Amino acid sequence: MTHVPRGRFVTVEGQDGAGKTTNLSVIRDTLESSGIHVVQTREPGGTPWGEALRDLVLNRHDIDIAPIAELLTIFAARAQHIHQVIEPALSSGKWVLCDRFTDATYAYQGGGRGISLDTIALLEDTVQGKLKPDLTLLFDIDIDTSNARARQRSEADRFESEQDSFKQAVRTQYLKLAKQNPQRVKVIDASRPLEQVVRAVRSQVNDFIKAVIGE
Ligand code: Z5A
Repeated sequence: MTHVPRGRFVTVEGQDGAGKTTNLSVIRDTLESSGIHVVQTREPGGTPWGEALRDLVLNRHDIDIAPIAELLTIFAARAQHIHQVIEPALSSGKWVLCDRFTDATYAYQGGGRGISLDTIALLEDTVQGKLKPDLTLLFDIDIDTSNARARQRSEADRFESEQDSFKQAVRTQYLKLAKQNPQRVKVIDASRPLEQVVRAVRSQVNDFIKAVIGE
């Protein structure tokens, strides 16, 4: 039987309105034009069951959801996502491009909600084992610009409705993660005009592809 090299796991992160969705197609096109098969997915969600949990986490403004319940729901969706989508794709040699993953949990549930990072790390180990992203693009933007961009869209979810202090804590935690993991997490200054952001994204993804091919 021929050995299929394991695929790579690429994630995108950042505050709401930072431009992740806009740039996902840029990342995907850059990978595909190098002949890479990409499975694009998102968190929370990525499976029918996970999408049902996503709806509960993002849209139930009528319930005072306990932070720990929110955290466990996100990890429940993630466990199913890994089992049903991420691991099978990586094992069959495809690359996975995921709109948010566990860095978002550290940023939103850790930084934003104030849950202990040790608790998150324990769940991360339990649910993911050794699985971690190979490359993360962090779209960083100041809160005023992110709010202005987010206002261009439809109804706010439970996180977009939070105070600026919550959003600032999310940003701070994301930047801490980037500092702690400089090899994996590449910060993109997303406050710049879109053409410049797109150029920076293409350059980071192409560098990563070259590094993988050269391995
Ligand atoms: N969440 C969590 O709490 N814990 C977890 O573990 C996980 C997630 C995994 C859903 O995320 C929520 O789940 C998220 C955290 C929580 N909540 N929030 N907030 P999501 O990714 O689905 O939702 P989002 O963050 O709100 O993403 P979004 O709405 O798709 O925003 P975006 O992708 O970052 O931005 P965009 O849609 O690409 O751009 C916004 C607007 O700005 C749009 O009109 C663009 O045309 C414009 N734009 C983009 N880039 C530029 C530039 N460079 N210049 C000018 N205008 C621009």
